[in-house]
Amino acid sequence: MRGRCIISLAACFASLLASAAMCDGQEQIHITFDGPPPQPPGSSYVIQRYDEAGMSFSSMNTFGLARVGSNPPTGLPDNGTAYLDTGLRGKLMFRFTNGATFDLISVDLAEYSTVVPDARTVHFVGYRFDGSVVTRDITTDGLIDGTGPIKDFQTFYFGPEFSGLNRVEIPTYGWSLDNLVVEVAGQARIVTIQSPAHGSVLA
Ligand SMILES: [Ca+2]
Ligand SMILES: [Ca+2]
Repeated sequence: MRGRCIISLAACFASLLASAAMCDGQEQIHITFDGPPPQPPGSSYVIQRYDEAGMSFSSMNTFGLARVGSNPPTGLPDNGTAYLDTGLRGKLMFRFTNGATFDLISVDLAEYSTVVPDARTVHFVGYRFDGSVVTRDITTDGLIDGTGPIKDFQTFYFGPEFSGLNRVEIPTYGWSLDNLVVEVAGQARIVTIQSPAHGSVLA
């Protein structure tokens, strides 16, 4: 009887360890800027802050950010969904509101509008948890036709130096941004571990 109990406890402990190992992995988060709240098609609203998936996107000056809906006002780029831009004067900062560090994986970028169709160089500044700073300049292709057939947005990928970040700033303007992918570095996810005998034992 005692032996069976010990075996049962050991099996239970092994199950808990396996669950703990699974929840210690990296979690990739896709931020689409599609809301909530939803951004109506054909609209563009000036805002000071937008939050999604625990990450806040805020303006670094009084000119604010803009959320743009699908089928946007004349001249703005279109990918069929809502996205973010900073107009021609704004600056952007984003971070997790709970202070979690993250890795920057990829982002979709387009020019600001067909009125300013030049290739744009977007300056990313990453502030890492250890106080170091990493930067990258990304230049778009200068191809944009708004709601026409041209693919306005391009996907750009970041290298491993953009890891362990506390926050990222984009101090340049005149771009459009969508589909930001980040990875939460080494954070244990909130999971529920099930015990066959007693149901949920840890949440
Ligand atoms: Ca979107
Ligand atoms: Ca483009």
